[in-house]
Formats: sequence, C-alpha cells, structure tokens
Amino acid sequence: MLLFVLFSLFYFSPSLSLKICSFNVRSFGEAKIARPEVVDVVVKIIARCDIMLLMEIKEAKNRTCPLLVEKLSGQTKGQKEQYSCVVSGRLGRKTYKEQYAFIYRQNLVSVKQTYQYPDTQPGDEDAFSREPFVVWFQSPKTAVKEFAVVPLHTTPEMAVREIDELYDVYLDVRQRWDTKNFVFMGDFNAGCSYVPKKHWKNIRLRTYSEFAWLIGDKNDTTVKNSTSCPYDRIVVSGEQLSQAVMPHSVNIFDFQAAFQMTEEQALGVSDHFPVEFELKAKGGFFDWLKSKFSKKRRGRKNRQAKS
Ligand SMILES: *[C@@H]1O[C@H](CO)[C@@H](O)[C@H](O)[C@H]1NC(C)=O
Ligand SMILES: *[C@@H]1O[C@H](CO)[C@@H](O)[C@H](O)[C@H]1NC(C)=O
Ligand SMILES: *[C@@H]1O[C@H](CO)[C@@H](O)[C@H](O)[C@H]1NC(C)=O
Ligand SMILES: [Ca+2]
Repeated sequence: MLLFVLFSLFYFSPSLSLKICSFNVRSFGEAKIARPEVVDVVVKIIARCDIMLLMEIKEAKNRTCPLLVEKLSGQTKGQKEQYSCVVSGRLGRKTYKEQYAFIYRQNLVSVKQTYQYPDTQPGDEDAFSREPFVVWFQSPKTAVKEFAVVPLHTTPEMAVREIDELYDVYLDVRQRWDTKNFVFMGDFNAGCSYVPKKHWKNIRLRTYSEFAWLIGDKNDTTVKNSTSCPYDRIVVSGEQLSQAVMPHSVNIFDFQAAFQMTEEQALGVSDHFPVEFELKAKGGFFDWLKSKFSKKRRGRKNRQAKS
C-alpha cells in the first residue's frame, strides 16, 4: 500500500516547471495584428510559455497586450490560467520606436517591480537604442523564488557595445533591488557579421565568469533556411537561479516545423525563432526525501573519514 502511494506520487505529481521564452515578433504593428493567421500562431507560441518576452512591438496604441491576453484567455480554461502583461514605453532614438512586453501566467508568477533603465550613465550616455525595461518577478512555485529579467533588442551594427553595456545595467539593478538572480534575454543580434569572433573579448557579459550563456555561438535562431546565426540569446547569473535551470530545457522553438508551415508562412510570423528554457519547480516530496537520504549518507562518510 505504501509502495503504491509512493509510486502514484512519483508518477502523477504534476510537472510545475516554469517556461521562460523570448521572441522577436518582427515588426508587430497594425498590419500584422490585422492578419488572424499570424496572430493565431503568435498566440499558440505564447501559450507554450509561462513568461514570454516579446520584442519589436510597433503598434502605437498599447493594443497589443490587451489583444494577446484576450486571445490567450480564450485558449485556456480556468481563471487560474489567465495571463497578465506589462509593457515598456515606446523606445527608440528618433521616430522609429519599439516596445518590450512581458506576458506571464498570473497564477505562477507576479511582478514585484519594473525599472526602465535610464541609459544616462556618465560618459556612456545613450548606449542603447532600446534601453532594457527590467522586470523583477516573484516566482513562489519555482526553486528560485525571485529573479530579474533584463530584455534587449540591439541595433545590429551596435550589438557588441550594447551587449557589453548589459553589464552596467546588471550593476545598476543589483544596487537598486535586493536580488542576485538575473536572466538577460532577447534578440542580441549576437552572431554572424554583427558580433565577429574577435569581439567577444570586449563583452563583459561574456568574459566574466558569473554569466552563463545558454544558447551557443553555433546555434541558429533564424527562420530562413539560408541563414544560420545565433542572434537570440539567454544568459543567466546568480547561484540560485543557475541551479534552478532545468537540465536540457534550453530550446530554440522551430514553430515552422512544429506547426507544419512553409518557410514563407513562417516568415510571415517572424524571421526569428523563439528561444526558451525552464526553471525547476520548488522541491517537492521527493526532493525532500532525497535531501534527507543524501545528508545521512554524507554524514556516514564523514564519520568514516575521521575514524
Ligand atoms: C502605453 O503604455 C506605456 C507603458 O505603460 C505608457 O508609457 C504610454 O504612455 C502608453 N501609451 C499610450 C498611447 O497609451
Ligand atoms: C535547407 O538548406 C539545406 C542546405 O543548406 C538543404 O539541404 C535543405 O534541404 C534545406 N531545407 C529546406 C526545408 O528547404
Ligand atoms: C546548439 O548547438 C549545439 C551544437 O550543434 C547543439 O548540440 C544544441 O542542441 C543546440 N542548442 C539548442 C538550444 O538548440
Ligand atoms: Ca536558419
């Protein structure tokens, strides 16, 4: 009987990992919103995620968030599954503007604070085309209880400087908020001609050992079959956060293959694939059991070593 109970717990306890995604939805404006077949795919992509960062939102009236949240609610069943959204202001140096948006499942995470990086660091003003809109999430159901997400969509020609500058954003946010757990993600344009190999040494986010890059330099986040570039990246730091990353969860989501689209149809949605990873759920019964077990074993070993 006891065995049966243990067995059921093991096999039927729901997987509660948290999927975090980043997606450049190429030029998401009025024209695209008016194409239901495109919006449907975007909604299906978001519905796979618990936190989704969207970039290149160009629609100017803040209609994107409410529209997507409404469509997502239509897809899911209960109140508990509902999504919320936070959005940056319109960012850009001249008339060309974009917004960052975070859409998240409100039963799993909540927003503690948001911070629009001012990009006014003395001697280094206006380093970013689209300054990171940093969001501090509270995540009571994962192994790490809170983390900050720093989004970035670089201007391709300025990618090296902008990615390097994320280190200054990191120092600034660490001073402002009581957290060590960081996720940097977005379309960094971090590959091909925009970040030549020899320039990686000038990027502090890359050279400092406290940052782990989850998407590699040989990966391909582009939809076009004729290009292979690791433009979209995920970088994590903080011991708690790094340990909470689920092994083998890092993924480049090929929605073209998943939804059986032609390359042309996929390019109508975006020229980028989303990138994603998962955080482990907080320790359940079996983690507790395992920790008791390993403590005992460690204890015994230590005693043996002494005698
Ligand atoms: C859209 O939302 C952003 C962020 O909340 C705000 O700064 C901006 O004024 C809003 N724009 C409009 C047109 O309502
Ligand atoms: C993608 O390109 C490769 C060559 O680079 C080719 O072998 C393959 O058939 C192409 N795939 C599609 C789906 O067109
Ligand atoms: C990145 O590329 C490596 C080497 O080809 C591959 O093993 C790995 O699965 C790729 N990562 C993702 C997230 O696709
Ligand atoms: Ca490609």
